[in-house]
Amino acid sequence: MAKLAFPISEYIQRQRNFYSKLPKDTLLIIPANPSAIRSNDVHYPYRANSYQMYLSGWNSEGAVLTAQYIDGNWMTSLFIQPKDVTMEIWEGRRIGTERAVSEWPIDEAYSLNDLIPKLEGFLEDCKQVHLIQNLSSEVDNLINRTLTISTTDPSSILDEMRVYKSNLEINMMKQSAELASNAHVLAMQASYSGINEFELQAVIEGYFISKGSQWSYPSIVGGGDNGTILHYTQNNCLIEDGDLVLVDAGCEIEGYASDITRTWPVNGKFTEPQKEIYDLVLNAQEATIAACQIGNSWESMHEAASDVIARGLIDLGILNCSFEEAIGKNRDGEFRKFFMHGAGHFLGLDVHDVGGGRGTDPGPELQAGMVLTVEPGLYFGSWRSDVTFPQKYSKIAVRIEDDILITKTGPVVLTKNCPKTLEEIENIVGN
Ligand SMILES: [Mn+2]
Repeated sequence: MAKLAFPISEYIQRQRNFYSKLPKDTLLIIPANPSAIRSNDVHYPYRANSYQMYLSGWNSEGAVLTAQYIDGNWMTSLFIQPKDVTMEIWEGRRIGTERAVSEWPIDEAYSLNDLIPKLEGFLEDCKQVHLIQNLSSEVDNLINRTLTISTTDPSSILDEMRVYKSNLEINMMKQSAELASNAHVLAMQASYSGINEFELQAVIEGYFISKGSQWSYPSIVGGGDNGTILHYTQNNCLIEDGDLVLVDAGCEIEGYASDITRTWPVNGKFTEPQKEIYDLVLNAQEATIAACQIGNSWESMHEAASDVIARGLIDLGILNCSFEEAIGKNRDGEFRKFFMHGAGHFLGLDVHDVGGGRGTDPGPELQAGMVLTVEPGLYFGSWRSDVTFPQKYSKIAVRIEDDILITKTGPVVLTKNCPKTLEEIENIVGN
């Protein structure tokens, strides 16, 4: 049966902080993520809404969280699936409104059956709404019908809060990082020439499940050329002798994600060209981690990574141009042909967490309590018709990704127990 991830005080603190930033004449509404049908009466696994989990710890299906300021206090309410023996026989036990109020950080709990009439009543006392739209058409329609009310998306306020992890959250993320590190070690040990990608996926995800966890995103296990596909998830090919395998896999605990990528030779021995690329990516990753300092810009991580990568690609004879051309005016130079993604992203209740720094978003200045990934990579697909490079690097894909906590005393690598030097990896693969 469901339980809270943290003590009630953690959520009350978050609610107080959040509500202090809301106008007092507003009604806050955060619906649950909709459930998705796979076929007929079979649903995709349900994932709770991260904002709802953040504010109330509620992670069961279908709830709607509301808050409003009444008589000098913010009141948090949760609309949940009511007790119903017939439904519970089929779908599982429900917590019910009484237990919800006594054990969860909420003031009132109501049946979802009463949602619309209750919300209509709440709306009479409010002048505006803070609503996360496109989650519940029922709620969206009600608000759209209420023509006199203005609607604001509260997520940017919440995102700013979620970027800074509390000590309890950091502890949870350490556990998540630890499990994912162990899973990668097990997959390295299980590797041999001719193993199928899905066998390594099974080692990793089987371990997650055995620890009461699950993946935080579909695992990527790509041997040889498959490692050059950034979002490869088919994971159904044999990994041949002499090939590298790129594994990007992480888990979640109480919703908190880890995200690790490691690359290793499936037969346990790097070739010289593989070593050259691996060392270059590792140097870039270490330079990027070193740049994870309080006060640095988000962009400084990408600058650190791309400086090392661009210089290295010239030194290896992969790029035949000046350093300026390799880097480009806006960090969009020749190096992007082989390192085409960002240097990292925020990590938390979402694997690509809120807080900015993705796509064209410039991202915030780095501050203590932020958790992010650092994951430079280089990809030389034999199938690439748009680029040329020395043949010896063909089929090589290397990405190295760790989870980093920013602190006053510098970056802390939460995934430090996952081996990543050439020597460590050669010693562990197949052993
Ligand atoms: Mn990542």
